[in-house]
Amino acid sequence: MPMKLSVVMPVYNEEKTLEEIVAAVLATPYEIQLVLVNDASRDGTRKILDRLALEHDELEVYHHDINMGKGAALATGFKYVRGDVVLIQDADLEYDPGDYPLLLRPILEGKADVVYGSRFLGGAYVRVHLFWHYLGNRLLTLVSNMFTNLNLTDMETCYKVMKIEVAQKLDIQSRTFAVEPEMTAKIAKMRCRVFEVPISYAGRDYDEGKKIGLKDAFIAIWAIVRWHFAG
Ligand SMILES: Nc1nc2c(ncn2[C@@H]2O[C@H](COP(=O)(O)OP(=O)(O)O)[C@@H](O)[C@H]2O)c(=O)[nH]1
Ligand SMILES: [Mg+2]
Repeated sequence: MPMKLSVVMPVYNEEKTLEEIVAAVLATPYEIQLVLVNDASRDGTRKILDRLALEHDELEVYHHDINMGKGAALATGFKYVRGDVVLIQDADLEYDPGDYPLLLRPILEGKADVVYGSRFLGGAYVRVHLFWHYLGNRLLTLVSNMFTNLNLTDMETCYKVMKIEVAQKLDIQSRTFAVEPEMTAKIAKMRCRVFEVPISYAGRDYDEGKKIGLKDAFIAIWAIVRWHFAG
């Protein structure tokens, strides 16, 4: 039986990139369920999403009434996934859906339960990182690894791919970007077979719409500790 892929896309004020990223996801060679969660965007996102949902049967669109953060958007999206494999896709164009075959391979070959796409393993291309952003990423990954005893190179990556059974057990609680360490801690506790693959990355600068900042780093550290000790 062919694999069905559920893509969960959290969307907050992404009117500039939304159509292009949706088209890129739908162009991948898989049977797709694309679950889009609009996190109460204040730009034209809602209108674009409602139109796209009419144009493409693969799309399911859900709207939050108030803005709650990426974690909350993922929690909503995860309620509706029905595929064999679940993949998280941000709505900007930093990550390339052309990497799906690479990301899915360890799962399709039966070796992995979870695959992380790493921006630090030498993908086909990677935009030079902002130095402090890079350092923050490495530091958060290091601290997360100390608690999970996994040796990831990119804990914060958007590209997290997992079998449906793993997705259904995750029970995401974090509303903010703390969702990345939360998922990682839970995946480690489930003793999943975790793989990494190199991916391409065309990072945005802050004036291009990047939103994550220093505050999120502190929230992430707290989340690493909290989800390590959570029962
Ligand atoms: N920043 C932010 N992103 C959100 C929120 N809700 C959903 N998202 C989506 O989460 C994804 C990651 O956000 P982004 O700002 O690109 O994070 P970054 O690339 O790590 O700086 C994007 O698809 C956003 O549209 C929110 O409240 N704030
Ligand atoms: Mg982004």
